Amino acid sequence: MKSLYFILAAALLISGAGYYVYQGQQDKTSPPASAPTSTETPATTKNTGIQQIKSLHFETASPDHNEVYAVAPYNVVIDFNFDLADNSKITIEKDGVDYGEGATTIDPKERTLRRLMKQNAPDGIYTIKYTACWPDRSCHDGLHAFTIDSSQLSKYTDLTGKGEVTVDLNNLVFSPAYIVVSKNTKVNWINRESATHYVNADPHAGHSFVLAWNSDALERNDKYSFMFANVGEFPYHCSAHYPEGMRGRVIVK
Ligand SMILES: [Cu+2]
Repeated sequence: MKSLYFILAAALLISGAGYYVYQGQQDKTSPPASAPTSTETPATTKNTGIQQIKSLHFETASPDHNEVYAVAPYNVVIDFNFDLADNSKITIEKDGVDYGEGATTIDPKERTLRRLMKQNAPDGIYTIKYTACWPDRSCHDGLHAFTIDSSQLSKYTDLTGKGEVTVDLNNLVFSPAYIVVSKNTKVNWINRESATHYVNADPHAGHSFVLAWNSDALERNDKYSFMFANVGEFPYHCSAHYPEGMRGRVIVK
């Protein structure tokens, strides 16, 4: 019986010491205090009541079906697992008006259909309608919908008016994850912990929203930077902790 008490006491001591060491490490890696972070998380999905129709060879899209944006997304991308050909097109419709800007383009690898979005697009539900054409000249239609809801904007952390801002990758989240910056701001992402992280443009796994906005693996203390030269909302995630964990947005004003 005595030995049982001894084992229990030893176990308590060891777990207590372990807790103390863990706290110490957390303190050492915690980021320096930065701008106040919004404590609310914006709603990033909402049922539009519109049924998604996926065309043949559709893989992923951004905005994705039923996603919510606080302002107009910078562009719309749709990724396919088949080569695209001429005559493919995207419209971004609300109340019969196309809020797409300029022509639909096909990325160099021929798997992504892309169109810029007008940045004066008002709140509401938008239907992304697309026609995807293959080299054999057959074309296939699909659609999905997303929402612009500017009331979510108050839940983003305002970092406007700075030339450079930093987002920490720590405790398996981006912090702050939802930010607003001014045009031509350089955003730095710094990994503050031992887990390997990534900064990848949505959608997963095409990462096509902005092709140049994709980091290599970020180990502890590694930094990745991207300059936002265009206005709109930009969605991203960490491919190592997707889809549950690490997601974020950058709104550029
Ligand atoms: Cu991660």
